[in-house]
Amino acid sequence: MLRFLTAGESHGPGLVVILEGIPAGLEIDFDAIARELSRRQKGYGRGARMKIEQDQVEVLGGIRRARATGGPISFLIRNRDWENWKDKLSPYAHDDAAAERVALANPRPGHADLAGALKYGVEDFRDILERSSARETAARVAASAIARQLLKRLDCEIGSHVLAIGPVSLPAGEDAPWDRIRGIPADSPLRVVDTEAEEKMMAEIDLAASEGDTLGGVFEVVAHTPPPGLGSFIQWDKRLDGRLAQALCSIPAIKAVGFGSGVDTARRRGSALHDEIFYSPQEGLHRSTNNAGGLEGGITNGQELRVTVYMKPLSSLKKPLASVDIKTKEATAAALVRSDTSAVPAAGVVGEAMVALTLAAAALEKFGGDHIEETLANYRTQCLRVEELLKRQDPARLKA
Ligand code: EPS
Repeated sequence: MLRFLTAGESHGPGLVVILEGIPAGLEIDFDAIARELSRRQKGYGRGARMKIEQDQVEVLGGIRRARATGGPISFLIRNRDWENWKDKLSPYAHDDAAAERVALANPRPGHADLAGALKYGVEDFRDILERSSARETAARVAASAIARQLLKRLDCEIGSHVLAIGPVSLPAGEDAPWDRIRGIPADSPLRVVDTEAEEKMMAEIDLAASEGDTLGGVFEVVAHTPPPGLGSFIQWDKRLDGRLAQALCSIPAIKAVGFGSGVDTARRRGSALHDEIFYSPQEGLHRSTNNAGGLEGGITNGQELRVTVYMKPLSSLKKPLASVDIKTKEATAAALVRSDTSAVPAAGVVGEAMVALTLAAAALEKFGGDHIEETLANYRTQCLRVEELLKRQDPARLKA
């Protein structure tokens, strides 16, 4: 079983992740971990915090000589901003005056502030925002970089691209095949496949920023050639679409997901929606469409996995909305807290991370293995078994 937990606060000393279940012997590429962490920090519309941080992992356990040992892998990501907060958020000292300077009582509509204060019984919601902050997703991305390395051994890669920022969308009908997504340059401001649309989205971010406002958007996560047969219909909690939806909706600000044609599927006739099945000896079983997004019956079906993810605008506004001081009950403006104008491309990287962790967990359920060679042996057996039907395997992957 692959599972992970994170700990740490946005402005605390750092973030920790423990990832358990990675087979022994998996080679660990530290550059790839650094690359994923850096990708998550990028994106036009990010705030000043990303100029402070430069996320990198320190290994606390589970890796030796750049290979997984089979023990829990644990990473620490230090928060550079801790230097500016250590007196106010100290876990040890009882300096009430310093803590008071960062106390907040006027919750931001849309944020966890009020719901969290009601739940945890506090009047100062500083502790609520510290843990509910999207900063925590850096730890998830670090863990997912290991999951991606496992998936790579199973010939599966994951990417994402931005479809919309607020009201500005990629033109309707514009295709984003895998090669186009993979070809987006690393320094692309918003990771959009169409640079003209990207410029319009950047202008929309500038406009929102100038008005003290924020923007959400839409991104798509694509898993290219996931092994078929991940997930199952045999029990509600084994269906992969359900598991992916939970994983993706656990990312702060994510409000909805759609597989393949997503919500549009409900408005179409069956005859215009379902991906017809063809066979030729050269191509094996194949389809001319992928409206299902690579999942049928809660199982990967050999097609590309495609999930569209919808993000709401961030709830920290420079021009604050109406709120109430929960101590005095007086009307006031919501708390002014430093934040991003838009973080959709970063959320896309976190979306990739959650898809990677979910697929890796499902792959280990299917193929098992305490050592990576056991996992790969079972995977190759599956490749040989489905080769006749699917023909999607590169001959290299069939090599023992
Ligand atoms: C966040 C607010 C901002 C973001 C932060 C998420 O942080 P700060 O309040 O320190 O400026 O930058 O995201 C990150 C720190 C990150 O690493 O993604 C929030 O309120 O959720």
